[in-house]
Amino acid sequence: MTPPSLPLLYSYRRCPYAMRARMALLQAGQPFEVFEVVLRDKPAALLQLSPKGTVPVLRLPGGEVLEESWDIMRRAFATADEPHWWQAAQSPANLALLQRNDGAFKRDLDRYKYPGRDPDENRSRETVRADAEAALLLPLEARLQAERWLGGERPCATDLAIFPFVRQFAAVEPQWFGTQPLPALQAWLDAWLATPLFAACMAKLPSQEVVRFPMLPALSLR
Ligand SMILES: N[C@@H](CCC(=O)N[C@@H](CS)C(=O)NCC(=O)O)C(=O)O
Repeated sequence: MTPPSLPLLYSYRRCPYAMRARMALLQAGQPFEVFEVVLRDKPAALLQLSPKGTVPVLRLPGGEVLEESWDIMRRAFATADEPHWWQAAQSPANLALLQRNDGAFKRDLDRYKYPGRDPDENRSRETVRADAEAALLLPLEARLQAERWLGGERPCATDLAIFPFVRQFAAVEPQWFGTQPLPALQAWLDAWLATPLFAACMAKLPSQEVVRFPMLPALSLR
């Protein structure tokens, strides 16, 4: 059997962690194959590589397995032409934002999206929403008032890592979100949603089989 020549990404189209991994691979110009997972029917091959059973998971041609989206992004940008994408994401401010996103904000995002699902949650939905806003959206607004992207004049991995989660939050109550005094954040989200990079990452592909992910020519966000 010939060894695989391309990285294989186990992915789920609507998962924000998988979106950030796909965008990093696309932006870095790293060709890859993808297996679109059905979460209630995970393939044995995935569980063998990564028993914790979350996506994304990246299997590299040499056999190495990356089980966390941030590690996949790191690996993607390690070979990219533009070191800024990864380097700018290493500032203490950006690492702190990522931690807020993946921690308090993500927890409250799930509670806001699915009220009543967590029996231990006793805050009202409005309080959950306000707490999520305070945890991430207000600090993000302050940053984006000062700089166009989280990478400064150019975007970086932190932008890619966070905006899929803000997108989900905004989509819960779009009218409410659109009327909040968060102009820089709203403009940043709209800009990301309009990028060819995001459109490419959301390509609809057959599920439950390995297919080559369609790549994009060089992308520019300037
Ligand atoms: N820390 C992980 C989180 C990944 C994660 O939680 N992915 C969700 C989908 S969005 C998942 O696979 N959940 C397992 C399931 O729903 O069965 C990462 O950054 O990759």
